[in-house]
Amino acid sequence: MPLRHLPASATPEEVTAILKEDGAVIIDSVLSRAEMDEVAKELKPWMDATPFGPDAFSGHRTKRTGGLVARSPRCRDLVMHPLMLGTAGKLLEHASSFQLHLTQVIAIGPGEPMQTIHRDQWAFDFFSFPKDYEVQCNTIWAMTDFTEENGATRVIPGSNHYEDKLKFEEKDTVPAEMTKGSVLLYTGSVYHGGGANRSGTTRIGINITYNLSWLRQEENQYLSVPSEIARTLPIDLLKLIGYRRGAYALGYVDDLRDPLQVLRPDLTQFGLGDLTATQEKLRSEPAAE
Ligand SMILES: O=C(O)CCC(=O)C(=O)O
Ligand SMILES: [Fe+2]
Repeated sequence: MPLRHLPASATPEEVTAILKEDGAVIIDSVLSRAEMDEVAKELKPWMDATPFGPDAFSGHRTKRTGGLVARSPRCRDLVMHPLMLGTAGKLLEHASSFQLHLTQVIAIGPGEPMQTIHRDQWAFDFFSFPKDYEVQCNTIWAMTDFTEENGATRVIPGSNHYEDKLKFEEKDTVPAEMTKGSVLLYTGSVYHGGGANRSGTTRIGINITYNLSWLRQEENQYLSVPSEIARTLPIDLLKLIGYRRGAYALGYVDDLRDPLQVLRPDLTQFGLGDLTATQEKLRSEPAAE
């Protein structure tokens, strides 16, 4: 069964409906090629400075560049893209909130073999979550075209409903072929892996994932985004990267302080009695530059 595609005008409800059935879906041309080239230009110096992976799962011919919220203003817009946030909110609506899980450019170089087929939620110490209890919503933005030859992500559509801890081969999977600027969305429960790159050029995707706020984040945002930079970011983005409480009390600071209050003490001018209302008030106002 091939992966289904939706246009960029799709709603979070339409995207979520397919994610629940197939575990993955491609949204075509969310960015134009030219817009994606601008993102690539911003990321290039960081990618050039990144070493190849230290092990077979990371990929000895693959470079993984993270810290994108700190390093790339254009990636902040991808992280905050309304269709991705809307879909994550819908897919993960059984929990009180979700957060940014990781940001990572994945550049699979020529000669890299296929990555082991896996579920991303195995990151949580291989805990077997109840079936249909999704803990992540994942995106891969195509920074180059994704083709079968150059290592398009391999996916097993519908495998989100399978048993846990299964093993698969390439023949069980289909390639997530898509054009530059398109986005593959997939659940933490769907079996997938990076494709073998049998071409002469590097396949590049930007992996941006979201998870439930009661789980640990894969990329530590508090250390990946230096506080001097964090202080300049919009309130909505700060909340998403973790400067808020998850559920009722997770992540508070010392005397039940909200983490946002610690990072931005200047916000006290709005009165801290009801910080949530304060945050709503500031929702669309960018923080001080
Ligand atoms: O780069 C890809 O196509 C997918 C990589 C992946 O699934 C992972 O590293 O967990
Ligand atoms: Fe993965």
